[in-house]
Amino acid sequence: MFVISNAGSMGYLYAEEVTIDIPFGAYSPELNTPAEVWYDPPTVTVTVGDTVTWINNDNESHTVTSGKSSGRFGWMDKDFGTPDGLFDSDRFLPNESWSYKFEESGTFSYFCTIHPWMEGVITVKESQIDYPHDAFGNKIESFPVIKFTPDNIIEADLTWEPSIIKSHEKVQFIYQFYSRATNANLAKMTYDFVLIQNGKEIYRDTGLTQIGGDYRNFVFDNAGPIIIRFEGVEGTAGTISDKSVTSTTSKAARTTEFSTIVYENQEKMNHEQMQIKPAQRLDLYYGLYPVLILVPGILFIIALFWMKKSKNNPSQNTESSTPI
Ligand SMILES: [Cu+2]
Repeated sequence: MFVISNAGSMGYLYAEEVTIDIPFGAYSPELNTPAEVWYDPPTVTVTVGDTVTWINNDNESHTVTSGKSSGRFGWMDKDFGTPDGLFDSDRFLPNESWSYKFEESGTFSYFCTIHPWMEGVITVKESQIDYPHDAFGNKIESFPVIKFTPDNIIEADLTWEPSIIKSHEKVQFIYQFYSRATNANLAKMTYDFVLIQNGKEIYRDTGLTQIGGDYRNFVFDNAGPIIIRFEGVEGTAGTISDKSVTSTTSKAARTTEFSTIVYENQEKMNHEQMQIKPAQRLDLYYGLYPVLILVPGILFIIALFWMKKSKNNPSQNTESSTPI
């Protein structure tokens, strides 16, 4: 798990109340009572800062005690469970409830010391920051994020949508390159689009900017900090005022990077494969543009002429359709 250093001072933005029912019949290890589980639901995932409340809907007292249960029939061998001391409700009566706030991430098993077969598990995940930020937790005030190449020649603007990235969920990276000197949008330029996660390169693609920018769709398998890097951004002749720089600069001088964090998706554990590159290229669209405009236009003009012609000579129609 990764930790964002300043997350603690911000409080817990997603704190929620979660309820677990102790159903009628939980006192029996046989499951031949109306209870099908002893804590319902038996496994629960919450976020750091969430409060979990157990409600005793049984007609006997119970406890919620962290540690290891005896297992369903362990009590027959005189195993009554092993508390680990992290939390303990002590005995609470029917219709009473007990709450506990989870302040740390981890997986916590618990059981009832009176009925040691009763067991449940709480998984506590790291809390999330609810605004866009870089991998160091610095807030991103507005998109696009703007960076310059070390040689100061090119400005790279990057936006990602959604602004808080989760695993197994599509994110779109949208970017534009500009000449710093002329502010011109830089089209038809090569660059490498690289994604690095948890220090490992997970994606690389050589791109060619379309009308000064492009986009990539991506779905992350895992949570963790990421770097979005543009390597070797080259200017085409004419678009950058100082052409000599282009030929002499090293790749590093034309590399710039951005960072953020991918969070664990609480709802999805996997995803379908998806297309990373844009499905339809803009230059293809512009190439088809004349065809898309011209063909219907010409057809329309032909139709107009034909209509006009048939209007001016109404006799022609009657002539052809009426036998003499
Ligand atoms: Cu109990």
